[in-house]
Amino acid sequence: MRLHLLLLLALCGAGTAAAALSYSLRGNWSICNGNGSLELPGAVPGCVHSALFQLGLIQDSYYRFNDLNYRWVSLDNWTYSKEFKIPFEISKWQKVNLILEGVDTVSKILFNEVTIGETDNMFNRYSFDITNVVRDVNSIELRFQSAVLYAAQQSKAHTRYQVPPDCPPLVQKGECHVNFVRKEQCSFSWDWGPSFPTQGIWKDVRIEAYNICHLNYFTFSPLYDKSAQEWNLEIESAFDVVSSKPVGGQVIVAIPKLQTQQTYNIELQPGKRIVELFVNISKNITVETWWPHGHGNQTGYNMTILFELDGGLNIEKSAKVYFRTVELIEEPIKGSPGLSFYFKINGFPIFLKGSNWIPADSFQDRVTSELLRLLLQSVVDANMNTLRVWGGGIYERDEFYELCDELGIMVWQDFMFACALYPTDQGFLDSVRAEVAYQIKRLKSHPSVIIWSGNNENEEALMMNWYHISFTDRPIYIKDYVTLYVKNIGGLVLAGDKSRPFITSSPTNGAETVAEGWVSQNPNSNYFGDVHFYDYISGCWNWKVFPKARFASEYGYQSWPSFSTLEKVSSTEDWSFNSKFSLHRQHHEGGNKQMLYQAGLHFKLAQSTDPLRTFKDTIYLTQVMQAQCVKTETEFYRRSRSEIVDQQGHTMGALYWQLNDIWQAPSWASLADHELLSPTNYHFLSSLKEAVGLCKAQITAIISQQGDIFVFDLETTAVAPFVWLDVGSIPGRFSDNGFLMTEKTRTILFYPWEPTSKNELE
Ligand code: BMA
Repeated sequence: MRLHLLLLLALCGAGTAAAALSYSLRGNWSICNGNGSLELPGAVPGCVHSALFQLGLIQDSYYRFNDLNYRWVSLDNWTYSKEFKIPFEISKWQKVNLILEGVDTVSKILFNEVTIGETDNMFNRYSFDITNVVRDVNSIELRFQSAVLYAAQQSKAHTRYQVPPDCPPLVQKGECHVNFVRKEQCSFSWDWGPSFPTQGIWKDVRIEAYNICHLNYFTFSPLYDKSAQEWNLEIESAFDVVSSKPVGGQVIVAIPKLQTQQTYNIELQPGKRIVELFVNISKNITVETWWPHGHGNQTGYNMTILFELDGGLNIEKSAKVYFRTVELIEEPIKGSPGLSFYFKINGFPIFLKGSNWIPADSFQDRVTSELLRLLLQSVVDANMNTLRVWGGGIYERDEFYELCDELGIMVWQDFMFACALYPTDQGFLDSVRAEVAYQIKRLKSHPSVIIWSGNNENEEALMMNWYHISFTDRPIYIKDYVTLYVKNIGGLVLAGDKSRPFITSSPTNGAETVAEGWVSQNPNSNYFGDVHFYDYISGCWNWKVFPKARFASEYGYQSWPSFSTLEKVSSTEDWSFNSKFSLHRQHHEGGNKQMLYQAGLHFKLAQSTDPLRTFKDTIYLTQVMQAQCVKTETEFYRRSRSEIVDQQGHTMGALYWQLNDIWQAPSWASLADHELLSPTNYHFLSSLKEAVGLCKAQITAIISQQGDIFVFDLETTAVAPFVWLDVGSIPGRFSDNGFLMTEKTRTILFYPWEPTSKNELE
């Protein structure tokens, strides 16, 4: 019990009782299905699927066809409950709140059998006043409604007009109406992901008790004053003052390394109060700015804020402050119509090179800190400097952004809306407004976040008429679009965050979109803003097919994950390219055929007499094809930085689709179950299927260990294109892979991500 008791804030001076206590409700809860036939223990944070798996009631959800077999889990209405004793005298506290950092998603909450509130948004943080219902011994219940059933109900209740799409394409085997629920949009399925609409308490939950006043949150923005040429820091703190009298005192803000210490007098009236402080950093002090990876250091400064309030109440907070400016430059370009679209960090134009980030697992409780660190470290190891947190997933956890700050990864942050139109009735808007205001406060202090973007592809969906809306009805949807992304989300960003730009969508035409009334005739124009580009028909070795755009924020090609990855979630009968399993895992219409077609343009397709060999070789060829295609396209965008050809060019960003995978299936990802694909540069004078004189290469590897690293000394009998090293299921990173071996010997290093022995590798 004592471990759960966290003394948050101590009342200094007279040695009296603490001014705030927090009691964590993490750990074991009881989970029960709708008709009471299943009752099991479950961890919080966590979800029903994980609890069922841990008890052995279901297999690995990613195994074979289990996404379909376990559909019943998401269609049931589960209840999470817990009984607990509070290990301090609760009656001594003026105010007691139940804090839920993340509820997935639709629930009614009962505390000691009294309904205290409801939730409908997995991206919001909830706080409920339980002062009048809390006792020493308590019960709590979260009665969930299936998000799938809720979404269907909401869509049915929206009778005035349809809000498309109703359902995902059949090939995705997903659930319908995800646009009616504020939940991870890809959890109802995507063209690379399964349908697992989870239910549960996915983040921290706790009870907070306090007297006098309580600091609910604090956030800050470093802002550069160009005319005065100095840095300032805007700090916002929000209090709940429960004392009947005003609470006065001092605030001391200190950043020792910048020789900055400032003191302010404050007086907080009873009720909810916001304190805004403005800290000036003297011009005479050199402030080292934060730079993206490859452009400089990621210097940060420790800051403490001490609130010394009446009655000896001291509240102290600390944080790391990073200083950087970001501007989105949209200006005329000589020799090209339209406007530029690029970022200046600390006044310097920077080419954004990187990828798109999706949720790392359908079940967030399986995403460990180690996995996040390894994936993000791989980003910088591959010389990327940017990730786009894509709008069909989740706002990532704090740790993700802290790592990006530390590693110098710029984050293009979408709001969580993707590939759909959305309703704008008041209930929906209220929920979105709370979500957006909360996320802005949570993330705005991170220098890594360099832009907010309203949604993924919804301007394009509307204006390219993906959902066949009649011309006469279009104004209704445009009005909804402007209401949601401009008036509400845009308005909240404008009011809450002055330290980075906001665009309404991706792709968008930026200033041109604004000029056209927030929706452009062609949001994917090469002359404005960013583009998303996919072409599976043209040969990808021909760079002429790629758009010479200002900024390519999505482009890519599918491939299959390695056999060692698939092996774990399949059985022998699945191991062919046309098996039921291979078709089932492919969520992109025609995807398997497109990959073979693209590979067949330059390679002889696999045709061994051994079907398993053919399957393995086919997988390998799809990866080689993908690497070649993404390489050619990326190099094209990099080259286009410094040229205008046929009035097009000045490309300043290339973010390929997609960095990571959510499960073991064909996708556009380059990093799948912990493998990094990083091709080196060379030029083929013909397709490899037409090359003459290539001999079959015999390659041997001698493995030795040097500390934690393994050395692979390779020797080949002939020139070998696309040499692929695979160590089965051992997670780690090769210093190079998928390379062309023209020399007789070559040394490659393997960095394991877990303690590994030489025997396991051999
Ligand atoms: C874009 C993305 C994703 C999708 C990808 C590949 O549309 O925004 O929605 O997964 O292309 O099709």
